[in-house]
Amino acid sequence: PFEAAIFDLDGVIVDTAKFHYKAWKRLAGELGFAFSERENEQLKGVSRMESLDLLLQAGGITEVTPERREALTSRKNEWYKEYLATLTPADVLPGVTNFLELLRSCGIQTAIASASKNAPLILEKVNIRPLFDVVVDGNSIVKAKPDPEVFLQAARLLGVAPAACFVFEDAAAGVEGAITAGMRVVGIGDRGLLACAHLTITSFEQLEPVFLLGHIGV
Ligand code: B16
Ligand code: MG
Repeated sequence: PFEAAIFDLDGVIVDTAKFHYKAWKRLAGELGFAFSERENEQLKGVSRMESLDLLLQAGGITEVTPERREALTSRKNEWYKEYLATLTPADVLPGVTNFLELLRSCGIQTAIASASKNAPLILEKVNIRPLFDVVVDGNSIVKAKPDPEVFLQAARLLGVAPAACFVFEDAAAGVEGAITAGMRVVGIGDRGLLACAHLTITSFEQLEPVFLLGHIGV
């Protein structure tokens, strides 16, 4: 039986994935190249520095000093935080709050497992922190997704075995990490991009929560 639900943050609880893309695209523009939404897909779920490396690779830019990489990521993060400043509780994705409340009323524990160092700020802005028992984010992990660390740490803090957890993820790297952690995974988004997930939905509104709970076997 399932005892815990672990949620990615960006792109699952709040649509901050679009802000990440906007900021990376802006940085690419300053560096003189275009950056498509398709190319951005591989940045989802991975750490800030690894995202920069993928961006520079896409733009054919090589041999960047560590200082320059630091400067570029902090520039991107400043823009990203400007976009975050506009977040309100209305930006929680459709169906999310209901689903979390339903899980908690069934005695299922809930956690956030995010690669983002901005996770505490985002959770506070949209006022959803009280619906999670545990938060693990980019400030407390060493290895980014697709490494399973963030999911395993969430399970450990909840006191639940990985096999008793299911994970909600919008990024291929996150789906991979959760599977490596030995958890069941529900992909949020494009089935083609999240082919390894056990089940894919496009939104929490798409399925009746009761149906979803039945499907994943709670
Ligand atoms: P930050 P998630 C991830 O969050 C994002 O998907 C990814 O695009 C981002 O690079 C990463 O967090 C680091 O975020 O720059 O805010 O520390 O999807 O794991 O919740
Ligand atoms: Mg995500």
